[in-house]
Amino acid sequence: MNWMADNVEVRNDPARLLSGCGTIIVIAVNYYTPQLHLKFPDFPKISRYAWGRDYHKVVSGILKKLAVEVQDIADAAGIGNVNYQVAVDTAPFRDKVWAQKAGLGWIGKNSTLITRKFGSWVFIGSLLTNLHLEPDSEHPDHCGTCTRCIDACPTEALVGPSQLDSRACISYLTIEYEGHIPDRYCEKLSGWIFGCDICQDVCPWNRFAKPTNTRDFKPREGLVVPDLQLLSQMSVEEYDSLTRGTALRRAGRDRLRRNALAVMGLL
Ligand code: B12
Ligand code: SF4
Ligand code: SF4
Repeated sequence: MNWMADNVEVRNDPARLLSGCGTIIVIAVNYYTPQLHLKFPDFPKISRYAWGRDYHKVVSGILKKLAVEVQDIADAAGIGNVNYQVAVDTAPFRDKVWAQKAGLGWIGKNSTLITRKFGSWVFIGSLLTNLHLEPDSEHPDHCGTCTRCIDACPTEALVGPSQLDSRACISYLTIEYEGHIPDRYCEKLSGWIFGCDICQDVCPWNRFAKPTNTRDFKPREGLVVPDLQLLSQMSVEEYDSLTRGTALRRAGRDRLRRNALAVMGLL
């Protein structure tokens, strides 16, 4: 993820992303759907965040509509033109940090933003604006003495509370990592072909998850129970029809095929 080292100054200072930035309006969009991964060990699995339409597109759309509403309110208040910039993992910007500062939840020991209402099955989107609004208060941390996520991670990627060693994380290895997945991790993939939900599945706050009302997140066919054989040898056309419009495109055909082979123990 060399791109993380690019534009660090912008990532640390939203005023470099939107000149005159005075307020960041942050939203958390619930993507939970009631389907469950099959419980057999090592059964092929795709992370639930990638089952439906690509969240970058969905959340950007919601934020653009929000920007229109904000402008209407500003017009009614005689404030004038609102400058804005949308960020949904689409800009050098720290989504979780600002979501926490905006009072939406807290960054849990599993390193995800957890909300009291929906657990951690939320995407984060931000609208940077030149407005100067009164901020909501920050949310207290509710992890307490729990360490379930740290204990459950099969690759020991959570090296401390909220500290993730991405190099060991199955999500990184199956989505971002190029080349041969190191043997020591291949044997611990636990069936994950794209992403990994283990440290969220075990989180007690996710007992409060509620089905999303965003229809775009409804799972596409073939993604909740993936066909490992197909994935391991899919043609360009098969890849195209299986992944069109989803976040699976981030990995690309070669990596998805590699991951399927790794899960089958053939790498
Ligand atoms: C890189 C990245 C990854 C990497 C690293 C993950 C990580 N935990 O950082 C990998 C590929 C492993 C990954 C995996 C996943 N990701 Co990801 N990822 C990102 C991305 C692009 C950047 C995150 C980042 O900067 N990490 C680096 C660390 C150092 O920063 P940080 O944790 O955000 O913040 C720390 C420091 O900044 C510091 N800090 C605290 N306060 C402040 C204040 C200031 C001013 C500063 C400078 C610093 C600072 O402490 C913070 C906490 O440790 C974000 C989108 C974005 N642009 O933010 C999505 C994002 C974090 N990912 C997301 C998702 C959904 C996932 C997965 C759940 C997908 C999956 N199921 O496989 C997993 C979760 C793995 C896990 N346990 O964290 C969502 C998380 C939603 C949520 N509820 O939290 C995000 C927010 C995308 C989005 N817009 O919705 N991801
Ligand atoms: S996503 Fe999976 S591999 Fe990564 S920290 Fe969570 S449990 Fe560990
Ligand atoms: S599993 Fe426990 S420690 Fe981990 S994020 Fe959830 S509440 Fe916090």
